[in-house]
Amino acid sequence: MKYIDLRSDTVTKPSKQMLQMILQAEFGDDVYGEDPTVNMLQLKVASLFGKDAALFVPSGVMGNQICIKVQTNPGDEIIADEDSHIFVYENAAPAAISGVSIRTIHSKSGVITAEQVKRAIRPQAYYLPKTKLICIENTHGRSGGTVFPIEEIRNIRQIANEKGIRLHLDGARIWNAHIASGIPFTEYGKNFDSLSVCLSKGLGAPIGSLILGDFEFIEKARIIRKMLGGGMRQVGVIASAGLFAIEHNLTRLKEDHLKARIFAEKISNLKAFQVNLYNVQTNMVIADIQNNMSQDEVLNLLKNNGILLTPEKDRSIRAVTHLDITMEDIGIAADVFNKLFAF
Ligand code: TLP
Repeated sequence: MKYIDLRSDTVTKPSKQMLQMILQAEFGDDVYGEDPTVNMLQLKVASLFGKDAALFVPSGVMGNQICIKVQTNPGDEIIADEDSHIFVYENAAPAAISGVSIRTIHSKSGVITAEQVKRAIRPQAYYLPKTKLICIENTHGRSGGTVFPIEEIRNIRQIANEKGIRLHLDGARIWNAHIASGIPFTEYGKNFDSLSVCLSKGLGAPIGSLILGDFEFIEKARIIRKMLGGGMRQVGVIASAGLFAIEHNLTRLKEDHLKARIFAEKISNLKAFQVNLYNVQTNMVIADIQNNMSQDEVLNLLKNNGILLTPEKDRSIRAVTHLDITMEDIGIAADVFNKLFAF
């Protein structure tokens, strides 16, 4: 069966044109810093965000974890929202890799406020952990791809400055946030000490993320990347796909956002689900199950009818639009929902 795969924007496959770009790229050994394609990608993304430097890493998780390790010491504490990818989906890596605890904050649609952050910062005492890093996620996955307001980022930046604490952005989908809000990438670059951005989500590259920061940060990050086994050799093979993705697949994200909105509106009248349309700001739709079916029952029923979604928190399911989903697919998927859940 051919599925309409709405599980994630990570499922996209490289296009023919992207593969052509890979064939034309030049390669070298990146552990020696000699891969010209990787160097080009790192320079391009660093300058896009107005940061000193960037480092190519295999995945978003590795990007986040390197950023945490560079900016903390064992026994420190970091702040993140309780629904963040860093806290929920990264196997407690901050504890395992960096020896830090996470002080979680309850967020509304992924937005932690400067006031909450201020309260979560530990006072100085020899018996308390030191708060070293604040993490923000934009767009916010578990809230359905919501955009973190730039004003609140600036407020949190100010608190971080006052307290001498560093600020990290999990910007796996910062591309979507930029397209939806019009906020320039440099504005994000300016407000964060470290950023992790993914090429393998909406941009449609098969693999790869970059971390960004000042020269000193990136030099330390390179050491941790090697320690974790993330030093790769002729990795221009995948960096070239990343260059292609930024050049060709960035502005088209607005189509994914439109598809998500249309899908959300089409299923929002069904009694079986509740969809918070306000949270449909980018390429995700979260639907809370309102009937007596379990998440698995709903997902299996959809699967048996050719539609793939993922479970989300509590009793909800998630659909993500991406470049391998056409407007026609959206229509079909919505029809399947209407057929199966029209009661
Ligand atoms: N998110 C995946 C799943 O892990 C949930 C998805 O399908 O959305 N930060 C954020 C905000 C992410 O959403 C993800 C992946 C990552 C980091 C990790 O990226 P990868 O998978 O490249 O390690």
